Amino acid sequence: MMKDELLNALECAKAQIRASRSSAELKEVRVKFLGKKGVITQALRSLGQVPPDERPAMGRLANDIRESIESLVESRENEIKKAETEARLKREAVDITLPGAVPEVGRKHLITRTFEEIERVFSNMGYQLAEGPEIETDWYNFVALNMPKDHPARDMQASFYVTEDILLRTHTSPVQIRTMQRMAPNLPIRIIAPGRVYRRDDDATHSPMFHQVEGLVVDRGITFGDLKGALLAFAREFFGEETEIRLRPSYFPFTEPSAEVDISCTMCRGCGCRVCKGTGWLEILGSGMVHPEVLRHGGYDPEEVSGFAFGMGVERIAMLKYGVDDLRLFFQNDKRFLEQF
Ligand code: 2U9
Repeated sequence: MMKDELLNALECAKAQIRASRSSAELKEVRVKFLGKKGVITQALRSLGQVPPDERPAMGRLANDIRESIESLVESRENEIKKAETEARLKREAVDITLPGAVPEVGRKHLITRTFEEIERVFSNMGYQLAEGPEIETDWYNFVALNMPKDHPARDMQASFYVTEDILLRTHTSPVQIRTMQRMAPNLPIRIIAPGRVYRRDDDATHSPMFHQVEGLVVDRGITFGDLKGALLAFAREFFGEETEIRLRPSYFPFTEPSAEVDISCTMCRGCGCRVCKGTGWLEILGSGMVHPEVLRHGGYDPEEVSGFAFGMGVERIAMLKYGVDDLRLFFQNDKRFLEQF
């Protein structure tokens, strides 16, 4: 009998809806009863075979059952969605017991630290810090420093030229010229000039960009003894009290006389080792008495005043002090290297 079939279908639907555990399962149940070939749909279609006097009641019953199933599916759908949301929230919950993400703390580059240590030593000796442009004129970089037109350093192959007359400074010496011109005729001048410099070199021991600290002292009666005393004080403060220095005659166009300065080897205390190649000495800087022509370019009278100057490569100094064996490590930005200092 159709009525029994319909009521039976309702009971089956109720049980299967309750048993559904996912939207997909529930959809299958819905299709099974209410879909085109579903039990209820078929029943409504075959209403024609029901005796005419029973048809209206049977039609109503079938419709009521369809609506019941529809609303049961809908409420079960809501339950399933709620459960799925709760499960997802539980799965994705923040575990507040996990350790926090610790932000990485940066540090100063070894070159910056070395700059600051050099600056501290000279600043304690009364030197002022001076800075100037990295792009210079040929006059400040070469002419003022007594380097004539045919000097090899002025070869296009040796420096980075912007135009024929403008280049990247090859040393920080132009800063001292500019300072003298600004200060003249006042005395004394006692400055250090730290900064980047550029030369067309690129191999295991030369970088096209490197760092220098140069120093200049100008006053009445400055002697070679003052130069030696200042550099010995620097060497002992920077490398350690037991450090000795040695001066060897040298040549620079901007100083006369000129001297290379060595320190007693920091590794073997002068006994001779691999670092100092058995000599007991390490070259750390160049120096000399400022050439009269250079004083004149700075606006001072070499008959009245004298001065000494020195220059050091910061990479070289840092390598000696911290035992770095390859210049290129400074520029590769490898944290495994940088973190060691
Ligand atoms: C003025 C007058 C004199 C600066 C000096 C040196 C000697 C020197 C080198 C060291 C290693 C350059 O970085 S390096 O390759 N420098 O040997 N520098 S005297 O003399 C000056 C500077 C400015 C007005």
